[in-house]
Amino acid sequence: MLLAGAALLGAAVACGAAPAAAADAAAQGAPPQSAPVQIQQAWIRWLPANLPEGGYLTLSNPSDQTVALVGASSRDYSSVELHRSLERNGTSTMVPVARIDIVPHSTLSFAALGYHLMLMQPRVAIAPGDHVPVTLHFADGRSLTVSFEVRKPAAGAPTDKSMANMPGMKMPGMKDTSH
Ligand SMILES: [Cu+2]
Repeated sequence: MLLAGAALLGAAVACGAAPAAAADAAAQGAPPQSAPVQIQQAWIRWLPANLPEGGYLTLSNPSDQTVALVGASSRDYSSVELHRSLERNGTSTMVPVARIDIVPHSTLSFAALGYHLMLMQPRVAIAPGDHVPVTLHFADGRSLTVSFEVRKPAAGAPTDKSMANMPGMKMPGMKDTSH
């Protein structure tokens, strides 16, 4: 009981190395089971100079129960956090999130909802074209290691709905040329 409480607290704080260590310990105690979710389009937006990089993926939950993603870790980064980008007064900011719920029989796209994994302080040189293993930690103690493809920012842009879908964008002066 005390251990579970500590793990939850760590996930809520979501800063520093402690949460990943707690999640790893929980994952090791969990029996091997089928994957809690199906993963598609797992990729990392590469940035130069060891800047924090965004990781994106799409999770499908085919089960009858909500699956909650509560953290992530990677051998190749010192720290991985769950973040969400939000629009506030026209400017984009991001906040740490403690959990992301994937409701039964649904598919959740990180990019479409502003979610991303914030991958910080790489331990090894990371370059576009690499594949980086990232372990996803779920509330029920299960975990899933996924291979993320590292892409250049421009290469990833077309599939990033949060960037492509800009409802405020109008083109004044453009004539309707459809007829
Ligand atoms: Cu972030």
